[in-house]
Amino acid sequence: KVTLTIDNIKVEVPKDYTILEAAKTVGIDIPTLCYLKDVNEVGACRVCLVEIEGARALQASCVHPVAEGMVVRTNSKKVRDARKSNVELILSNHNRECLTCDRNNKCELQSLAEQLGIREIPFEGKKIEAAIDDKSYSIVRDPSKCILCGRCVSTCRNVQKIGILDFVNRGFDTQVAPAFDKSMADSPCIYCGQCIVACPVAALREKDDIERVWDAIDNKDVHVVVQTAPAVRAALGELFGLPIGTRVTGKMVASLKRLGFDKVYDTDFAADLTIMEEGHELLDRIQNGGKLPMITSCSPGWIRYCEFNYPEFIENLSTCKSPQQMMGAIIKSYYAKKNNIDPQNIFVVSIMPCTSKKTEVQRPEMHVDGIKDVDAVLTTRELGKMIKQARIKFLELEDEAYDQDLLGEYTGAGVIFGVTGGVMEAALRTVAEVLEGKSFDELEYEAVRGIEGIKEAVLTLGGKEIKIAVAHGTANAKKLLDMVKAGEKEYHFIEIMGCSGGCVCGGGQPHVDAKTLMDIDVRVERAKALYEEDEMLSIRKSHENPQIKKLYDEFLGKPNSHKAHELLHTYYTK
Ligand code: HC1
Ligand code: SF4
Repeated sequence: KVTLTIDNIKVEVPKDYTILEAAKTVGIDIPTLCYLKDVNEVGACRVCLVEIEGARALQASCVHPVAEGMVVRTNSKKVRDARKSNVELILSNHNRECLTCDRNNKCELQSLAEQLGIREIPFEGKKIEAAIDDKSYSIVRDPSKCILCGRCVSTCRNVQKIGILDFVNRGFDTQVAPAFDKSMADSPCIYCGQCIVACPVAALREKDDIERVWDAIDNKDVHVVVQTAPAVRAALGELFGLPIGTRVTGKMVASLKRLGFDKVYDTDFAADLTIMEEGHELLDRIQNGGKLPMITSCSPGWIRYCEFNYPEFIENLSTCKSPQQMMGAIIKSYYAKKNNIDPQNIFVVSIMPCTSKKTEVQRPEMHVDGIKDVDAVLTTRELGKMIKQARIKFLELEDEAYDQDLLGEYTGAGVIFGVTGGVMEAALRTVAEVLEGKSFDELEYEAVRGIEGIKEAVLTLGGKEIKIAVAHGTANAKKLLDMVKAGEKEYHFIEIMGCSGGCVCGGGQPHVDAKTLMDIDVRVERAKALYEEDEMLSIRKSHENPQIKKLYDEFLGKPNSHKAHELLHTYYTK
């Protein structure tokens, strides 16, 4: 431990602390911009400057270590003036069209300008004129908004271990872009959107599909069905000021009904269906010598990662489409038939915590008989915007229930899909009962819960050892797959999610500012919301979902039947 003085307050902290961290322990708030805890600690933006007694220059507190007896001032005139001119410099060549900006009121640079009392920019810098890159279905990159903080670069390179984005060109022409300034659509980007979540401004954002959805709702000839992914309920409330981890299932459903969707369903129903298909696929592979380990296929970011980086594992992927796609395929077949609606006139909208889902729906194999499974994908953030555009008072809404007919019931197993380990746990709840031929009361598989990067377990089921592993975030996926490839590890079943924490921290979820991230682990808080809903539900195993049973009885036959393959399974490309 060392003792130092910050703004006349004695502070005792471990000796590996930075000044920024030390100040925080006594409630002293030093502003930051490029800093992102454990991800981007580079001291580049010079906003977190402090004055250290005896030092000649001001120092960046996010990287400067504490020392015994150090005396620090965080708010002297010298410090305030320096911070202000550094931010003025950033603003001088920033595209300052705040009123029409995607991040208006949610921008870390804008807040900083306000906090530092910046009222005018004393010098006008040259504006960045590079074109907006909006070629992909998922992500838009706007260089005129980029402040070169490097948060996206570090996230993609170090957290995801992908490295699509980097600084290109030199001097004033420096930009953050994929190599050779290519479009993200022409790079091996997996569209996980973790760079969007890391961006403090609006240099990176999702491709906006809101108008297409409004048009569908307004078109009286179109029957518009909406489905909500498991993880959306764990974060949507944040956009309306609720604490991180507040579960808002009922208010979300109420708002969707007010927006004018004809039917409001939960993707969790299709998550249950996925468990039926994927669980039986696993049993079949184990019993009949199929390709093992089988690896989950519901996270489209992970699928792209596998296709680009580990094509040798493509045959290991489950052939199941993701729940989002299964839901669309069932709505446009079974639901259409039962309701006597021409599937051509059905428009399926998904609300997803994910930006990669926008590209998944465009994959050429994600249709049946030329009809797309899903027509539009909105992120959690986009749904929040629609609710605001419609001037719905979200916080005052009474909880409402999903539509109950045909595809309306879901189990706790479906809900936990949205958190790392959840797909595995849901699968085990079903597979264990099939292999053991009896029902279990013990449903919680603690070994696959939590935020450890790679989780493993060995279970004995039906007299057979089943080895499983779970990885979240592509950096952990890489680590796990390299071990499997080297023959160091052997498994029957692996769950991989493209984002750290699973879908609850997908690239389409609400932004959380860097300051809040110093205090809480968003992955943990949002996961709690889903485990809470799982515990509340009376049915917690996918195979006990009565409407799933009915769907098989009336329409699909058995899991992995010919019909199920036609609608619910797919293939991948190398
Ligand atoms: Fe997910 Fe999934 S859980 S991929 O993480 O399998 O996006 O939430 O919808 O499809 O169900 C995302 C979440 C989501 C699918 C399901
Ligand atoms: Fe990297 Fe993911 Fe952003 Fe693509 S979407 S640049 S893979 S962080």
